[in-house]
Order: sequence, then structure tokens, then C-alpha cells
Amino acid sequence: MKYITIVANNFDEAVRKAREQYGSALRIHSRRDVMARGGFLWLGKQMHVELTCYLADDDRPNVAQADEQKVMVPESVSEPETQPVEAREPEKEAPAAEEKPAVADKRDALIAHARTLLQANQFSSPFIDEVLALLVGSIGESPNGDLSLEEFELMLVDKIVSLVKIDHETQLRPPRIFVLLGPTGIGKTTTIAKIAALYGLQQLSEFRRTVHMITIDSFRVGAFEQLNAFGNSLGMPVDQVSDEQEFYKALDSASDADLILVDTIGKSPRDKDLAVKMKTLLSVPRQDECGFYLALSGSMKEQDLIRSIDQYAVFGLSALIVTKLDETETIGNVLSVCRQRDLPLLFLTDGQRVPKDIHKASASTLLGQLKGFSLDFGTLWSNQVGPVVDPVNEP
Ligand SMILES: Nc1nc2c(ncn2[C@@H]2O[C@H](COP(=O)(O)OP(=O)(O)OP(=O)(O)O)[C@@H](O)[C@H]2O)c(=O)[nH]1
Ligand SMILES: [Mg+2]
Repeated sequence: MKYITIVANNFDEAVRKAREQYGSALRIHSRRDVMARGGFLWLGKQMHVELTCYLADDDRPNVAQADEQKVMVPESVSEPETQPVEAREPEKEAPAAEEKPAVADKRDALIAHARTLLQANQFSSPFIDEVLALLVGSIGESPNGDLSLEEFELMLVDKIVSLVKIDHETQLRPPRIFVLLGPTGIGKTTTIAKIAALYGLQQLSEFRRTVHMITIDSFRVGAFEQLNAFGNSLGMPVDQVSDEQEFYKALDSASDADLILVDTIGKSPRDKDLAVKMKTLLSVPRQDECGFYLALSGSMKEQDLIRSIDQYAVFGLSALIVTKLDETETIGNVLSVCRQRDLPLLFLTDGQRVPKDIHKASASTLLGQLKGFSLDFGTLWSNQVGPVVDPVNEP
């Protein structure tokens, strides 16, 4: 039995050509999708389909015609590597042809690559599914999946970033009273000092604020001394309040400040009395001047992040500050939770140094935290509202 190879731009066209030349005696043995040019991850620039066919012995009405038309089919006639497959009704295969299996293969490979990257960065399953669904849509708009790996990864990070909100408004115009909440030891006090420097020592006058710090933590030994030490280094006033009256007085004495940073108690979720005390104290300032922000560590597990957000939701959280990013390799957990709880990101901190180790959240700072991509996002990792003077780390 002789085999005939028919080459066409796609499966439909190959079948049509074959039928025109050989009539209904034609049987399709196998199909191969061939790249005209190679490319990364099967991303060849041009593809064609090779059909290997044979003519059924019992029904070959057009052999002569076929011989005459040999010039219309490629020379290559080869022995099959696998057993022939019947293809009496190629129309039934047409949907598969419309799918363009080679394109589908490329798309599947890219999606698998994206899934691996997202999993490696600890994104949650719902977040991964959402990103992949968006990617499938975008790849579909790219004819023949004609994408380089870099283009595809850019598309991937674009989807990631599109799902995470960033609180640019607060970065540029923080509320007059900025309350920072969060679990014990998460980095609240240190972050308050960093924010104080960011705005209080800001070189760009449009972002500069007169800062006053207040701690409502009168429970932990040394809480005031810690914040006060930062205040002394930064040259900013610090008050400690333990009841509503003291809070009113402190707010009074801070009347000329246009940014009042309020450090809070790292309350244990089990301590109900402390929670009530904090809620009572934090209802003292004018609520329309207040913004409530939650600090959580980048190394917390997804479920713990969600639990904390839900515990502090009673305050009406405006945005999230992620601390201690230097202690974790991945940021997918945080971004997934932000998406899940519809909470924007405000700042990221990545070290103990005040004021250096704080960065405003932005597309580029988030990308700087993504691992495993071929693209180098590291150079994008910068930075702040504007340049700040650093009286703590620089003489
Ligand atoms: N590695 C790292 N350490 C940090 C970061 N932010 C704060 N810390 C450290 O975390 C420890 C706790 O920081 P604090 O600012 O006292 O935390 P807190 O939330 O105020 O703690 P409590 O008031 O006790 O609830 C300190 O040793 C900080 O220097 C950060 O971004 N990275
Ligand atoms: Mg503290």
C-alpha cells in the first residue's frame, strides 16, 4: 500500500485537497503538525499540517486521476510508523481541526508554565484559576499563540497585577489620622516610624507632612519607650494614651499636625477585653479623619492572613501593609488574600531599618517579589513616595 502525504495550512484544507484529488477512497492514516520555523516553547512562527493518507483497495475510482495529479501533492511517500486509522468521515474531525491542535498544545504548554509559576509563588488555587482563565482569553486573541516566553510572562504578570488593588490615594494623601492595627510583633511600631519618616522627612514638599505619633499601647512594657526612641531620632513628638480622656488631650496637643500616626496594641484574638478597650479608644478621634490600616507579615500562611483580616474587619479596614517581606520568598499568599478579601495594598516593608525598609506598593514592587520568572523584575524594585532624609541610618 502506498502512502501519500498532503501538506496544507490546516487540517480542513488538507482534507479538502485530498478529497478533491482522491475522492471517497481516501483514508487518512495520520496527521502531523509541523513548524515551519522553531520557537521557544513550541512557539513556531508558521505551522502546517501534513496528512498521511492511503487509498482503500476496494474502492479506488480515481487512481489514474491521482497519478495525474501527483504534482499537486508533495513527493514524500513514507511507510507509516503507526497503524492506519480510519477517517471515513473527516467532517467529524473538523471541530478538532478548528481547534488547531498544535495551537492548543502550545496554549496548554503556556498555561501549564503559568500554573507552575503561580504555584511556586504560593498563589491560592482560586487566584490561580482566575489568572489562568484571563490568560486563556488573552492567548486566544493572539493568532496561533504567537508569543515569546517573555511576552507570555509579561501577559501573566499583567493579569496578576490587574487582580490586586493598590491604595495609591492613601500613598499620596494619607488621612490625617492614620491608625495601624495588627497582631503582636508583626512590626506595627517599626512601620509607624517608617511612615513617620516617609512623610515627615519627605523632600518633596507636596508630600511632606507635620507628623505627630500617638501610641494607645499602655499594656506592653516598653511600648512607649520604643516609639519614643524612634520619635527622638526622627525629631517628632510622641504621646502615650491609656484612656479616652488622655486620647482627647493628645489629639488636642497634636492639633497643628497634619499626619497623626496611631500605634496600637498587638492584641491577641482571644483577649476580648483588650479588643473592646481598643475599639472604645479608637472611636475617640473624628472618624471622618481616620483611616484604619492592617499590618500583616508576608510570611503568614494564607488561612492566617484571612483570619486576621476578618478579626480586624470590624474597624473598617482601608488597606493592608505587608511587613517582613525579607523573611519570605513568596508574595502569592498575600496577593491572593488581598484579592479574596478585596483589600488594597498600601506599603511593603522588607527589613528592620527605619526609614529605609519601606516601599509603597506598586506594580513594580509586587513584580520584584515574584520568583521563577525568566523576566528579571529585580531592577524594577523601587520605591517610595519620594526621596526621604534618613537621620537614623545615615549620619
Ligand atoms: N525582618 C524584618 N523585621 C521587621 C520588619 N518590621 C519590623 N521588624 C522587626 O520585628 C520586631 C517587632 O517589631 P515591632 O515594630 O515592635 O512590632 P509590633 O507589631 O509593634 O509589636 P507589638 O507592639 O509587641 O505588638 C522588631 O524586632 C522589628 O525590628 C521587617 O519588615 N522585616
Ligand atoms: Mg508595637
